[in-house]
Amino acid sequence: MKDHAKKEDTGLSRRSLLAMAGLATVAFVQTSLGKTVQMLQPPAMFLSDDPTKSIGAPPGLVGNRSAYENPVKKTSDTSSRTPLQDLYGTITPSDLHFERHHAGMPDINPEAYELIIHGMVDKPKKFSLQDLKRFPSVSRICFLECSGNYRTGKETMTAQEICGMTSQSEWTGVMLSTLLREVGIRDTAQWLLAEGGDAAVMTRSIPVTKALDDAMIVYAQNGEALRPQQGYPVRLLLPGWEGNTNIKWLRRIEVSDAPFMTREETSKYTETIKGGFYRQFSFDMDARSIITFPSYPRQVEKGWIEIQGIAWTGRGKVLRVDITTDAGKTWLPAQLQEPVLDKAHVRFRFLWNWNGDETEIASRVTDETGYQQPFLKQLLEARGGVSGGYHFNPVTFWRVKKDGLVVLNPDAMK
Ligand SMILES: Nc1nc2c(c(=O)[nH]1)N[C@H]1C(S)=C(S)[C@@H](COP(=O)(O)O)O[C@H]1N2
Ligand SMILES: [Mo]
Repeated sequence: MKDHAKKEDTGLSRRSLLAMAGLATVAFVQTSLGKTVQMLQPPAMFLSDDPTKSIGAPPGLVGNRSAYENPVKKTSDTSSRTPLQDLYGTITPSDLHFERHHAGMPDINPEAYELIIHGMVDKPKKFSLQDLKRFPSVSRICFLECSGNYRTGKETMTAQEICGMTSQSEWTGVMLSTLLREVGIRDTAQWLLAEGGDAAVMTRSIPVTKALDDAMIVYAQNGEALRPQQGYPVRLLLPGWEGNTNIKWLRRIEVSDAPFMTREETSKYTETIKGGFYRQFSFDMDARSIITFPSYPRQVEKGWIEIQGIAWTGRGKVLRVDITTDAGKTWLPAQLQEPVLDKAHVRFRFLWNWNGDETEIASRVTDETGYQQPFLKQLLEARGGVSGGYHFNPVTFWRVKKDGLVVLNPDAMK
C-alpha cells in the first residue's frame, strides 16, 4: 500500500519512471504538483506497475502470447521456418509451424469442400467435410519435415535457419484406410495419386501399403481446425514421410496399379547418389537431431549448462541420442524426455560442466532400425560430393568460443 500511495502522490508517469530506469542511479523527476523529487535508482516495483495493486485485464475471446515473448518464423516467398531455438518441449505452437507453399496458400470454403476418391475402387465417392467428420476419428502426435530441410554456409546461423522446416503437432482426422474400405479399394490397387486444390495442383504418388498402414486424412491440428497454412480444411498426413507427400488442401485421390510419375517425383524430389545416379521415391525421413540450446546466437557462461535439443526419425522411434562436448572425440548418451513417440520429435537433455575452453558440441541420433545420423563427410561421400538438396541430415556441430558465444561450424567434417 505504501509504495502505491507514494506513486499516486508524486504523480509520476509510467513513462518518466521507465525513462529513469535507463539513466544514472540518481534522477530528478518533475511531479504533477510541480515538485522536483530526487530519487536513487527506483525500486523494481516502480519500474513496472505493481500487478497486485489494480485489477488486471479481463478474459478475451482468444488468448495471446505474452508481450514480452516474440518467437517468429523466418520467411521467404515460398516457405517459413520454425524458430526451433526458441521452443520448449516438442509440440510446435500452430502459428509457428513451418510452411511450404508451391503456389501460395488458397482460401477454401469448407461448405463447398469435397474430397473425391475414384479409380480402382468399387464405389467412387465424394466426401464433404461433414462426411469426413462422421467417420471414427484418430489423433496422433508426429513431426512433419520438408525433405529440403538443410541450409549451411556461415557461422552465424540459427537452428531455425539450418533446419527449421520441421514442426510437430497433434493431428486429428480419419484413417485413410477407413475411407479406402468405404469406397471398396480393389485388391490389384498398388498406388494412389493425391492431389491438392491449390494453384500448384500439387500431386504425389503414394504406395497403397502406406495408405493402408498409418496414413490419415486430417482436419484438425493441436485441438482446433487445421490452419490454412497447413492445408485447411483437409490434408493428407503420412507420418514420417517427406513433407511434400503430405498433400495440403487435398481434393482428389485416384487409385491405380502404378505410380503416376508426376512432376514432383521426376524433375523434383530425387537425390543424386554416387556414380551419376538419382534416387527416386525416397519417402522416409532419415533420423536427425540438433542441439537447440546452447546454439547461435546464445552466449553462455562457464559452469553447468543443460544442453537441449530435438531428435526425430521417420522410421519409428528414436533409440538414443549421443552428445559430444569435446568436438567428437568422445560421445555420451543424453536423457530422452518420455514418452518417446513413434515418428515424433523427442527432446533430449545433457548436463555439461563447461570449463571455459573453446570446444565443439554436437548431438547424434540412432533410431530403432539401427540407422545412425551421418557426419557431413559420410553424407558427401554417399552423394558423390553434392551438398544439400533433399534428405541431407548431417550431425550439426556448434563451436563454443572462449567468450561463450556459440556459432555453427559450417564445415564440421568429423
Ligand atoms: N497442395 C499442396 N500440398 C503441399 C505443398 C504445396 O505446395 N501444395 N507443399 C508440400 C511441401 S514441399 C511440404 S514440405 C509440406 C509442408 O507442410 P506445411 O506447410 O504444413 O508445413 O506440404 C506439402 N504439401
Ligand atoms: Mo517440402
